[in-house]
Amino acid sequence: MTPEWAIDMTVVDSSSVSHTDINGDGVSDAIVNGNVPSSSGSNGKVYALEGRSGQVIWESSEEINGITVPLIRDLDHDGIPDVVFGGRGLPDSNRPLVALDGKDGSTIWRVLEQTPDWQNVYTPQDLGDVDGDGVEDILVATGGDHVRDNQLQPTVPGRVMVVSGRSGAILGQKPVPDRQEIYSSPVLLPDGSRDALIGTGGEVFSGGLWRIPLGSLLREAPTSDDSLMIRGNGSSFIAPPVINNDVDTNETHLLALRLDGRLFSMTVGPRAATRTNWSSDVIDWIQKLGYPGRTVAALTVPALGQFDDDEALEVVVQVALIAPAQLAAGYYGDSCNVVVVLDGRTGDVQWVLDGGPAASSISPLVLSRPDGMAVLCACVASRTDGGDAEYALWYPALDRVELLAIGAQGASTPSLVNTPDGDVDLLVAMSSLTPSQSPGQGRSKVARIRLGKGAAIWSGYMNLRSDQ
Ligand SMILES: [Ca+2]
Ligand SMILES: [Ca+2]
Ligand SMILES: [Ca+2]
Ligand SMILES: [Ca+2]
Repeated sequence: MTPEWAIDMTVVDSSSVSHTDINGDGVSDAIVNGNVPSSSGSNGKVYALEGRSGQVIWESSEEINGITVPLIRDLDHDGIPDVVFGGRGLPDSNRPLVALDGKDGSTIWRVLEQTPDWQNVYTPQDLGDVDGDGVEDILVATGGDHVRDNQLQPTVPGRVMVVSGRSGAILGQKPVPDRQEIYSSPVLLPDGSRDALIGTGGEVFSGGLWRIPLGSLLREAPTSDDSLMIRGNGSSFIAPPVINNDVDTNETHLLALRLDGRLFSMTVGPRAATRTNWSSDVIDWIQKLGYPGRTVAALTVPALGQFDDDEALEVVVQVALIAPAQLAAGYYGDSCNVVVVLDGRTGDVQWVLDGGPAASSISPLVLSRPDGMAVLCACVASRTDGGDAEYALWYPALDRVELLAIGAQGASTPSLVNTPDGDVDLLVAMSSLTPSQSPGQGRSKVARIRLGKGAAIWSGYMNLRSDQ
């Protein structure tokens, strides 16, 4: 496929592309983290790229090696969306959270050093204005240690922290109850309770999915205790959970994917009313595909979409099949890929795409097309580029796979953009998991590709739609 535009950029592979209309002309612009060839600096910068042309609108002076996607909010209330980006902790940075002015990329604030040090900071969340100064405040999770040997127990527990949206000052913080590491973005329950969900544990150490009332760390009225929603059972939660509000029943549904590939569907209410609907046997099913000696690593965020004729939304899960020793070492360049659609009502496996030897930690997305519902995934073994995964549109109900021929990619989740004329565009920030395809070897680019008629249903990492 011929892109509408493409620019050379070395992308920070732990960050994902997102979009918002930053210059107010009605067209969504790309927000990406990396370096253009002319850029100075050893870490990534943040770029706003003009939606029609890909031209640089601004480049941040701040450097950050971002993780996941930024929070996009108008912090200074000038009508222009601003960008709050979390990134790698030490050795990359001891101040890994910045707020950038959407007008020109200048710095609104950067967090101060902390004791113990900041660790990685994942997708920031809008917590509302908790200190009454008129600016939305921000929830982040920090955890995960790049310096420590993989096999050594974490010495600094992961923390949830509330940060002032006005100044970047810390308004409150607490360690996670199991004092484990964190590689997951926090998710807020949409019921106004200020209860946060956070996954703990990593590739080596077991954790759990926790529900943490934030009132206690903000010294508000007494709240209930932290509670363990799902046990790690030897595994952990790296992919953040997915929340789905049922508008008919006013119930909140939660889908949580454990690293070992088990998917849990829960209905979340006040604590006593929270119940598990089902948990899937996707692991058993995948093992039947016949990849001996490999274990499941579920790192990507599940996507939701309506793929059949019952009301429950189906769940799209993409997993890597990997040798246990490589999982323990955090090396994903040698994996095979499987995408599964599970029935939302029962958790039964409905459709499976076995992509073969294709390394990808890119979350699947969902879009509607004239022919039906499609999964967009980087999930199919490449015939020309060994290692990384080719992008495909998979129509599960039609048993059809269309390769997009835009190049293989291993990391950095893309973003789907609805255009005013009823098309859907794909923004990709090409990045690699495999050493032979490392950035700088000719495939490092950011591109906008027109997919044609359609609409984004699950549009990007955590379905954070920055243009809403
Ligand atoms: Ca624009
Ligand atoms: Ca602003
Ligand atoms: Ca505030
Ligand atoms: Ca359904």
